[in-house]
Amino acid sequence: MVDVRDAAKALAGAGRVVVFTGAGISAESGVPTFRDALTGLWERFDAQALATPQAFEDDPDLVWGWYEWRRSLALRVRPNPGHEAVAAIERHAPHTVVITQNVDDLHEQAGSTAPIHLHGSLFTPRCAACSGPAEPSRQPEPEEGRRLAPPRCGHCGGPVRPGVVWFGEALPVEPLESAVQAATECDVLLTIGTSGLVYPAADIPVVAARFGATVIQVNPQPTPLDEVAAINLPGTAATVLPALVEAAWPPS
Ligand code: BJW
Ligand code: ZN
Repeated sequence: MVDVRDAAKALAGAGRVVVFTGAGISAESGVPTFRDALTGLWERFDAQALATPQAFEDDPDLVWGWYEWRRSLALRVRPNPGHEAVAAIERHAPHTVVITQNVDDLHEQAGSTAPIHLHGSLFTPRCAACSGPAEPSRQPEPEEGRRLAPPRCGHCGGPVRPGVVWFGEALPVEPLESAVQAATECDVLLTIGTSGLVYPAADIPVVAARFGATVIQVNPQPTPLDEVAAINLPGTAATVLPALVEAAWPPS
């Protein structure tokens, strides 16, 4: 088992904590990460190629079908002990800000109060033409996925698109500003399950370190953030995080 003692001490002594998460925290809930090979209908694609405005323009049925399949999967899965440990950190350290790159709602389901979503959500579709909001479907999708024509906007008739941030698109201004602000103000930043390859999100731990925070990383694999992290905890979110919380705030 990974030695969490130094990390626990830093966490328990921190006034302000930022928890920064990526796809790896949802992996043990059964949500594939961006680096995992796709399966079923999506097998011959890679996620990075589907997550672009160009892919939606070229083949809207393929891209909408993929996002509807992922929305349906996100509704079926449950938060894991990693998400629960993050919510526990918020309870123990009230000035905690959770920043996620994930588009699922597993932090909310685990009890995190107001996670900042840097890359949007699977549950907030909008019109690709007029940006008007659209109603998210509750319909389950077949296990193997399917091509699906995007619905039409009730206002202008344009195609509805997922409410996520694709490559080449700007991140939402207010969430990004709040995230950067929190990074500049925190004492400890915990980065969990992110490859640290996608910008500007990947700069959040770097900013925190530059402003004097202790960066703690939880990831079973090496990442570019190894250099920024003062403490590396090599392991999975669902195993390391509960141990970290228990060591930081031992049950009385
Ligand atoms: C576990 C685990 C377990 C496994 N426990 N861990 C600077 C330099 C170079 C390029 C750029 C730059 N700035 C911008 C760019 C371009 C681009 C970019 O970053 N490209 C790089 C690939 C090089 N960035 C953008 O285009 C961004 N936009 C932008 O910059 O706009 C500028 C602009 C300004 C003004 C006007 C217009 C434009 C937008 C980026 C949007 C990213 N969107 C996605 C898709 C979201 C929707 C969807 O989900 O489909 O977000 S891409 C994808 O990557 C997704 C993720 O949130 C994001 C990060 O991935 P993450 O979470 O790190 O996951 P993985 O899969 O990469 O890694 C998983 C990790 O978990 C691994 O490390 C595993 O080891 C680990 N793990 N099991 C713990 N059990
Ligand atoms: Zn519209």
